[in-house]
Parts: sequence; structure tokens; C-alpha cells
Amino acid sequence: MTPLTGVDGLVDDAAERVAACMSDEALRSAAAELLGKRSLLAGAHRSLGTLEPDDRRAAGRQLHEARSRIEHLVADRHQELARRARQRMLHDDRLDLTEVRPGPSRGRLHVVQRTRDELEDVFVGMGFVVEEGPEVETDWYNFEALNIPPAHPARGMWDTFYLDLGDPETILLRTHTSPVQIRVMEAQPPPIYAVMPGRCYRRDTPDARHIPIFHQIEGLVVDRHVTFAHLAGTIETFTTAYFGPNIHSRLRPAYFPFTEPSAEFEVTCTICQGSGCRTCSQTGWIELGGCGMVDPAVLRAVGLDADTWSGFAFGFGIDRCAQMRHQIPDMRILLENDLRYLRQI
Ligand code: FA5
Repeated sequence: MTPLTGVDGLVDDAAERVAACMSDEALRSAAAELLGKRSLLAGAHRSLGTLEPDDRRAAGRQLHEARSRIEHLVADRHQELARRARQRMLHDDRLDLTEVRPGPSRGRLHVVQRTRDELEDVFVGMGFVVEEGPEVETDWYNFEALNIPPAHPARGMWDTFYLDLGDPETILLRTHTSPVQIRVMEAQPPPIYAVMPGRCYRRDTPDARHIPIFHQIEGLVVDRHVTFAHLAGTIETFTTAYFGPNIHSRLRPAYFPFTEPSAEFEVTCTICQGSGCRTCSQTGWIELGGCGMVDPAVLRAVGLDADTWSGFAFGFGIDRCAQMRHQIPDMRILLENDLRYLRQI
């Protein structure tokens, strides 16, 4: 067998062998077997010396061609394997946003916070500014400056959490937002048109309409010639703006040490629209809060001349508003934070 016979077969075998290589490593060892020192090709090259000079030249050219074809086969296969590897990498690394599985649902504000924001919006729209005060208060701001001296029987209206700080029963968790009235009057001269929302604390036994941690929004107007009619008009304007045109307000005589005269204000029951139901004890009305003309003793406590200035104040429950607006039968649910319920309101 001369070196010329079988050279084509050598290239065909090499093509099959190279095509079967699935990795760079397999290709490298195939290339060594096909082109290396111990390859058939190298053996054929070595035997060229046994041929006649003319045959040797022709056979040499043939072997050279065969080697170069096999080298091309290997180089092409190498490129093909690199292309496939890149494609595999692109596939594995791709980020298809449509495939991202939804995580936990987006958060939302608690219904009490939303109610507070909505109430602030209504009052800002009526020309009030929003003020805030501390939740930890002194006895002076929460009671005394509001015309409730120590041992005054009206203190029983607010069952108080005291803190173990300073002299006994001097530092407390505010029981209402009314102390912010005092802070606002101390901080700025009249005229004052402010609302003061915030958290309050009372040792109240929880029930369907009471929780120990709740929220109020306080309102305070101090100006010249302010009358009870301004108070009633403000309450009615707020009621229809917040609850809608079919819901109205009414005032009933009440007692608060810091307002004189004082009233409780009630709004049409939103559950029965005023026709009477179990929630409103068949009256058609629901109590939202208290209000009245600022007592001259309170104006004097902050150094204002009660002959020049007059004002009105009101304070009502934000949680109670949320309860009415969303027809929540039991207020305690607002503290339980059961997402299955909160997501519905
Ligand atoms: C007061 O707290 C007075 N400071 C209101 C006031 C302000 C009167 C300014 C005059 C001038 P009262 O204790 O009635 O008043 O509470 C007012 C409202 O707060 C109640 O009508 C109710 O809506 C809400 N509230 C009171 N206690 C709770 C409670 N434990 N849980 C939920 N809401 C409450």
C-alpha cells in the first residue's frame, strides 16, 4: 500500500471523528490522535522516504493537503463548539422579566392612616394647618392647662396610663389630643386655625367601639369674634365633605372642663343613613366627638386676653371615623392587623 492509497479515507475518518467531539477536551485529544507524532498521517509521512522521488513529491503534496484539511476540520469544530457554548451561556443567563414569579403583594397604608390623611386633606381644604404634639405628656398639658386641676372629678372621664418618671403621676401617655391645643397657643399668636391629629391612650376596656390605643384629631380656632355658629358651621361643612352630602351633623349639650358651652357632635349613622339600626341604637345618629367654645380659663392659662380673643375647639376619633366610613362592626379588628381583613377595607 503506497501512502497515496487510503489518504482520502483518512480524511473521511477524521471528519467523522471530529464531528463526534462534543467538548474542547475531546477535540484536543482527537486532534492529537489525527495530527500528532503517532498519527497515521505522521506514519505515512515517515514512509515517504521509501518512495521514488516523483511519487514522493506527489504523495508529499497529497499528505500535506490531507493534513491541512484535517486541521481545518478541527478549527471549524472548535469554532462550532465555542458558538454552542456561548449560546448555552446566553440561554442560562437570560433574564426574562415575564417569568419572574410575583413575590409578596405590595404593601398599603393601614385604614386608620388613610383615614387620618383624608381628614387632614378635608381640613387643609377648609383653610386649617396641621400641627402635632408629643404622645408622652406632662400632667400640666394633658389636664391642668385644660382647666382640670388635680383631684377635679372630670379626671375620671379619662382613665390614664402614668409613666414611672419624675414625681408620681406627673408624666403620662396623653389621653386625648387636647394638650396640643395648649402647645399650639403657646407657640404662636392668634389667629389660629389648626388641626392636630395623633395617637392617644386610655385604660379603656376594649369593646366594639373602644380600644386602649386609638387616634383623635383635634381642631382649634382662636380669632376675634368667633361664635358658636362658626363651630356648628365648621362641623357641618366637615361632615358633608368627608362623609358625603347625605350625612349631616348635630350638636347635643355636653360637658368638657376646657370648653364652655360644650357639646357632643353626632353624625347621621352611615350604616342605616339615619333611619335607625342596631349600631346607632335606633337613633339614626352616631357620636363622633366633643366640641365647644374655648373656656376663657384656658386662654388665660396660655397668657391670652380672653376679652380680645375667643375660639372654638373640637376633638373626635379617627378610628371611629374609619369605623363609620367603612362600616366596621368591631373596632378591635383595627389593632389585630389581620391582613385578610385589612386588605378588604
Ligand atoms: C375628648 O377626648 C375631648 N378631648 C374632645 C374635645 C376636644 C372636647 C375639644 C371639646 C373640645 P371624648 O373623651 O369624648 O372627648 O373623646 C372624643 C372621641 O374620641 C370619642 O367620641 C371617640 O370618637 C374617640 N374615643 C374616645 N375614647 C376612645 C377609645 N377608647 N377608642 C376609640 N375611640 C375613642
